Amino acid sequence: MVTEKDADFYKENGYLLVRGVFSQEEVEAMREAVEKIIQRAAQANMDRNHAWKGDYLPPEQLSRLVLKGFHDVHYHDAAFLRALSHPGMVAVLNRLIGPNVQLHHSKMLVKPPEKGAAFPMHQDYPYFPHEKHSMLAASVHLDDADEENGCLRVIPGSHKQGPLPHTGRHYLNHKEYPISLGTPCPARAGDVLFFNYLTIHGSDVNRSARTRRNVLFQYRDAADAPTSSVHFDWGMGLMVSGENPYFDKAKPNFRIIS
Ligand SMILES: O=C(O)CCC(=O)C(=O)O
Repeated sequence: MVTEKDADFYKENGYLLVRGVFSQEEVEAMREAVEKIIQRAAQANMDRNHAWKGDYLPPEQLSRLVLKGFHDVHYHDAAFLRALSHPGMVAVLNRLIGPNVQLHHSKMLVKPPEKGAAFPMHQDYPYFPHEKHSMLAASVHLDDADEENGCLRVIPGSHKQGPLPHTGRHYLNHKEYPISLGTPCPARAGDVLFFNYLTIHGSDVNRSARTRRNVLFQYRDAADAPTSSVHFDWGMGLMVSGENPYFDKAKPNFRIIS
């Protein structure tokens, strides 16, 4: 499905949109799972607004924006475990990362109609820096996404600049890197946008009458070790493909929280 030419495009531009990785049935199963997570979170009184704070939008605009986001979705519904190790997904990961691929974490990002939150432009690197920069996001589209409902945007080739200074809130100076600087990546439900954790990306407000739901899986080469003990997530290091050559190097630190 993914050719050497696609892999070269990713190397050069730091991102790759792969069409139709998931079927309509698989997308529907993930949509239902997202809905059930939202319902369970509301019942458990854990339905928080995850919209990014900051100064990248006027305060009156920012205060009305909403993002429903939850981490570790593969621990909430088996539809996501199936998705993160889906043969179509693994085939792309093997081309872009190599034979030995680990999951770093998973999350869902739901932008509700008319008030779905924006993501200021940023690299993911500051959240979980690694030695070899193999880390990439695979953002699975559960809805058709376009500029109106806040599709992902990337700055092609920006990964080549290496790590850039982020503000205290972990995004780039929005005057230098406004969201409008990003190239929009419209996609259909079932498509997956892969982008390296050094690729500058973000997305605009969902101003449409349609929801924009994405599930994002973050993967790395199993031989790419973290350089800092940050963002250790439940289930980190799950082998998605191949074998783990360095099982003694980095382990998540599990603890019981209640
Ligand atoms: O899904 C989006 O619109 C942006 C997600 C993103 O930038 C992130 O999770 O780092």
